Amino acid sequence: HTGPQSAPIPPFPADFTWGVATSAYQIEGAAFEDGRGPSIWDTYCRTPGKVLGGETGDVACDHYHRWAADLDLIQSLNLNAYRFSVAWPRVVPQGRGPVNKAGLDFYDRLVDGILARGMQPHVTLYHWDLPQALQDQGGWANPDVQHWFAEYALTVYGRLGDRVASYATFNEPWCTAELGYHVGRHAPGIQDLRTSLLASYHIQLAHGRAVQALREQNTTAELGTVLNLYPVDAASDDPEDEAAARLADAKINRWYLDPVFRGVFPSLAVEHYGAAMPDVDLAALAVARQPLDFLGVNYYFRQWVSRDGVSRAGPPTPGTERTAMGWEVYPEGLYRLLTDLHRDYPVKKYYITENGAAFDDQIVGGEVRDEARVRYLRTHLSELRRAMHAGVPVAGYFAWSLMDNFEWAFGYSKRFGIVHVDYDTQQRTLKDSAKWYRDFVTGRRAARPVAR
Ligand code: GBH
Repeated sequence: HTGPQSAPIPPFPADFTWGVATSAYQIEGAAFEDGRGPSIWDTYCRTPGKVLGGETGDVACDHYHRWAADLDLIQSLNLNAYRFSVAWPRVVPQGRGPVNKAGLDFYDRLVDGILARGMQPHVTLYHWDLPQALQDQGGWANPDVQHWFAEYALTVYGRLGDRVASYATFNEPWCTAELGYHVGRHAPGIQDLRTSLLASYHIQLAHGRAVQALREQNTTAELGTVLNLYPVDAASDDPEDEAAARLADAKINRWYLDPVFRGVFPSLAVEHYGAAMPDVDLAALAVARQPLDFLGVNYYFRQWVSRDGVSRAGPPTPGTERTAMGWEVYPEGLYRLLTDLHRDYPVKKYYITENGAAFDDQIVGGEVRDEARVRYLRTHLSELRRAMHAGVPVAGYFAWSLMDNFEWAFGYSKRFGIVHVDYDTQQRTLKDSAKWYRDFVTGRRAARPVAR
């Protein structure tokens, strides 16, 4: 740990990527406009009891209509990058077959708008909104999905091309497989372990096939994927808790890292699943291992594991700060995660593609005094810089999120934005954290040292 005596850590590099992130279903709205087909989230939100308050992404932040002003807002924060996702059902309404020109037009305008403002677009191809028509054919549990996805990736690339500097195939495949197909807290709401393992397998194949297909286009854009990763801690030094922590690490982190970087599933988890493992061709998993230009890391909290299960809240230690989601605020986890990751899976380039927190923000006299979020950003950026100083090649950071938005099963009740959204008027208001981030990024460009 960097003590008071150690040499100061230099500021972030001048060419560092500074951005904010969003995803299509969480912000766009316009769910039934311009030929967009239904997605599994449209269906899930309409299933009683699934989303808090029965809320939907039908309108969300109305970004589909307000995109230009939203890009102005990002530019006003002095950022040089914007990470967003493309909605598959907007581009290919039935998931495969006819392409919807109006859908591609939207992303075409968006990419040009980002470039025109001196920023770089970072595109995620899949952030959870599968076309419902594909779910009707089994979704990620259908082996054909690998080809449907590769085809869709080519369609997006065919229009946006190398104007997009950076493409990620998937956002957090663990969430799709585990939350969507095992615990059922995300769309499509299936609760079956075997189906979930099958879905995770097909996502790996789809990732590999899409990267292959894009490479065949001789793209100059960088290609990668985005994973939700966690430091995993045993709740005690009891060997049973420690064994449970190793298993949880294999099921949550390495189940997604090993296929992409080694072409295999971690044997500890495969053995644990035993009879629940679907009948899959593990040799075919080799296609998931494609040379990648970057790994996107989404970091939110650590996992505390005991023999009784996994928790994101941690032991009730006095003084531990928690977010409105109940998550432990643990900035050091970002340092630990990155240094451990780079030791085990040395990648040439990482982005922090998401990091942020929900708090109970209040607008008072037109101001949002979210000092907890300011503290969150400041401490996490400090730990990030420390990991870079220790040798981890991180090229950029994207705060989650640009603005308050549809937080999945929690509806609009949880606010992750650095910009406040009034959902009655769609008015955007910079929170103190947005101003802090802007000033930090601007100051960094003037090469001021990072405060710790
Ligand atoms: C990210 O997921 C997502 O990429 C992003 O879309 C999301 O808005 C952001 O985090 C903030 O959550 O308690 O079982 O209902 C991070 C992983 C996914 C963790 C959803 C919490 C709630 C699952 N998260 N999850 S549950």
